[in-house]
Amino acid sequence: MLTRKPRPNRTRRDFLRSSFVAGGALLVGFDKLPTLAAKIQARTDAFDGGKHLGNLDFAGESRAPLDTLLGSELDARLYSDLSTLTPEEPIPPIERFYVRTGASHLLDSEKGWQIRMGGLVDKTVTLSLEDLRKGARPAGLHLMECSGNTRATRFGMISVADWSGAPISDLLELCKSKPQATRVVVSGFDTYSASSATSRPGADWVFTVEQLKTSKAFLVTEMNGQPLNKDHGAPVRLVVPGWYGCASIKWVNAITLVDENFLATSQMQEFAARTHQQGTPKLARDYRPAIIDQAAMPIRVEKWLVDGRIKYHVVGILWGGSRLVKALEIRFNPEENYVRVDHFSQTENDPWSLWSQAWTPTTVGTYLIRLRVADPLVETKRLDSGYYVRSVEVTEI
Ligand SMILES: Nc1nc2c(c(=O)[nH]1)N[C@H]1C(S)=C(S)[C@@H](COP(=O)(O)O)O[C@H]1N2
Ligand SMILES: [Mo]
Repeated sequence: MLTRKPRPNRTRRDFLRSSFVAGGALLVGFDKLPTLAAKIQARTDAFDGGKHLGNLDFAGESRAPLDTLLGSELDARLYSDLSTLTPEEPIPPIERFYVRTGASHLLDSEKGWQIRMGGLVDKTVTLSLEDLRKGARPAGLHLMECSGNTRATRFGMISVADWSGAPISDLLELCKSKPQATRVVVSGFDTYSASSATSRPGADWVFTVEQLKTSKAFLVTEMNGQPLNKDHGAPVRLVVPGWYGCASIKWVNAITLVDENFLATSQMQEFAARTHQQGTPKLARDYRPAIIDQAAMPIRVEKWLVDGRIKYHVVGILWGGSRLVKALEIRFNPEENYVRVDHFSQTENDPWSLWSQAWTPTTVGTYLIRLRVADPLVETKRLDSGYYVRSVEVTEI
């Protein structure tokens, strides 16, 4: 069994304080978080003076506990409780960042970890953690979402952290690659003591050199100003901003330059459907980038008593995509029309934006809350398929 020391929940204020105390090295968090909080305002005045009676449960979702590490190795999961996000505390502490696959019991990260850079190169280079640290710099706030983030995982496989790391494009320049080396395989340690019922071992993803550059992918040295922990990929992991988590390889030990004919890895095949590929292509080059399209969902439905009347306040997040969304629309029932979300403004696609909407249902019953982006230029394939619909039971109006 993996043992985890219980750590106290850190509030944003604690985080700011400790960043401050630790001095210059951690100041990313300090200057980023307040601006983010200011940007993602999601309040509505309609509830001023009212009493918050509690939140409705989302119906038809798994009952798995949230913010708790379940299982170990390939079957380890931690589903993050998103319902507690507020404009003041928009970033969960590391303890609550989702986990998909825990560190292997066979992982030995104590002695000098190395990353072999080889393949179609003139000279193989071996990187140490020290080399990485030298190239590390603040990378900012980035969201990660598992492509298998579903109702069964209570949509809790999505989180945000403030990262530091070395851009992988810089590292690639250390080895002279051959002209035909257009793609890069990033591989992680993926041998486990136990076999899994649901996941296949093997963690390698193939990118084009260009994709790693434009996404600003980096090898992580720190998460929220702290050393990366084992379950999140220590001693070193990749983060590919804007891509599904399956491409963000943990326990990275090899970077290999390959050509256009390289085969898709078992990890790419395992996640083909979840990253919206057409079938399961054999060649890596036939995969579309595993980017997260624009998406949105409710994270809590608050029940209020205002001036003697029951009112609801729906709070949600919007994430993914690469264009700013001007208008977000919400529908509470398939029979109703979409209406424009009142409290919403997006200034960045990554990490996420909070939105909120006052809601006064006219009858009791089951509601299916669904979001839509009213902009034909914004790709919303997954959102439009009904993937992020969440349901609540209203028993009092
Ligand atoms: N080596 C390795 N890296 C991996 C995985 C894995 O199973 N093995 N899982 C991937 C998947 S599916 C996701 S969603 C992210 C999860 O990262 P996290 O557990 O730090 O949230 O790691 C990715 N990196
Ligand atoms: Mo994932």
